[in-house]
Amino acid sequence: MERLSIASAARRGLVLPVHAGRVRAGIVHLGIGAFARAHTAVLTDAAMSATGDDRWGIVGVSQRSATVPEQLGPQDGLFTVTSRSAASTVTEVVASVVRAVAAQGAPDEVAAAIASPETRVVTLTITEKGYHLGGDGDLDVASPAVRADLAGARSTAIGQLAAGIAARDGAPLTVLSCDNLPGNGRLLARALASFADALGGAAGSRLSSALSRSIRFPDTMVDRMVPATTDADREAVARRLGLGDDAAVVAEPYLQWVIADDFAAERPAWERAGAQFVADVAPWEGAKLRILNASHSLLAYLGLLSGAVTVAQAVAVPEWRTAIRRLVDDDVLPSLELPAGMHGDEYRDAVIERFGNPHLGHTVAKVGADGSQKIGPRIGATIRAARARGREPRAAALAVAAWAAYLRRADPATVDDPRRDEVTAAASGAAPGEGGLRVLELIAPDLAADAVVADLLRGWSRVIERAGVSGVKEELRGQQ
Ligand code: CS2
Repeated sequence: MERLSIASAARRGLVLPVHAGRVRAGIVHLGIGAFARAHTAVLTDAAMSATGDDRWGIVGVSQRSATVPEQLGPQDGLFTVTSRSAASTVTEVVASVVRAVAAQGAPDEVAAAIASPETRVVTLTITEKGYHLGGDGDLDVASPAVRADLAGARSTAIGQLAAGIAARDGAPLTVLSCDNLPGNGRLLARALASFADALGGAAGSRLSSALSRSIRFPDTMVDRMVPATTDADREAVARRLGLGDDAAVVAEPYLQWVIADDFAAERPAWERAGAQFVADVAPWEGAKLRILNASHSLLAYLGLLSGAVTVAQAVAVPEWRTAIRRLVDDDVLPSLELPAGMHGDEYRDAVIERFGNPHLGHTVAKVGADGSQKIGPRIGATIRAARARGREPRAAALAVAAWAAYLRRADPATVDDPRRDEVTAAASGAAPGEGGLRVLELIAPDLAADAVVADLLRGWSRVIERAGVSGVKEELRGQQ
């Protein structure tokens, strides 16, 4: 079938954004996967449409494979985003990507794009593991990938940014982390500062001074559920458009972006596309991570244990909704500072409703991937805050125990996690009732040393080992 492109769209009378084919590059995006295409690229496209300012095209960099550049190349960078819910299915063409590059084959091109004077903003969606942080939240300079980058490989986003910033010669730049990490901008700034320190010498001091003089790292909170695109999704889009789109993405209709208003230079008018600029993102990201993402992870592991394939199937189980309510109401809300005007119970119910979207096809396997990177930021902070108040975070402990039980049962080859060998060995080698504790020791030893937390984990691990998911359901029914 003929592919989507500027010429084929024109022949078919498809409506494209007015700037299609004439945007100039102003942004470099590291990690041009499905999430970036359904979020950052959409809002940038809408901002250019609203203002007519077409200097904000995106140079997309894919980190691990050349698939996305190969998909977008023959399509003039065009792709579709299909928003799906029970109420509607809407497909729109996005024209904000100028070109896409595979980092692994072209490190010089990536550094040159970041260094270009036209680039005023770099955005990142590289997932939690892309930051290569150690247990203390700082860059793990001993990890093989970071060591290779310190020797010049530029294989990680951190190494790519360091090379690009060093070549900018002091021109101001804003770097926006759009990943689900608390204080994502500050974490990234610290990781790069540590990279500069580890680099040492004249190059290290040049990078350090560029970082402190001319680069800003605002925190951001991003929100849109984006499943992996399937062949069936691509076929449905092709039927609707009459053109093939290999780079098609599917998402829920909901879309939110909250950004700290702290830019080094010009930026797109993202507020014209619905983004919110605030002085402090912390309450927004706290609510998002500790309510939405934490519930998502809890539900994913309960779903994986009970044979669900999608998040919507898992959230249809009444006891799993009880687990989410207990987590949010008992463990999270008492210690969470919400953004002004947000009500915790309304936010919780809206999240549960979004999880139930029957047409999204978001899989529990995808949400459950990378547990070693996600459980700490999502659940660890809640356990810590609850313990500081002398409370017993029961439902938060269930999330950890369910993760361990899943790891214990799964074929290790199917576990998708950068620390797969360690976490699967810890969970499956544990004595009876100890699985939850052993995996928590790996990611948050301070929490695992707390006797109350250890008891809660042992309690849940024993219930799961003795009575499986029906035992967990029975416990939760008692807590409704
Ligand atoms: C999910 C997130 O896969 C996951 O871990 O919890 O990707 C979630 O869908 C997004 O953060 C929603 O904004």
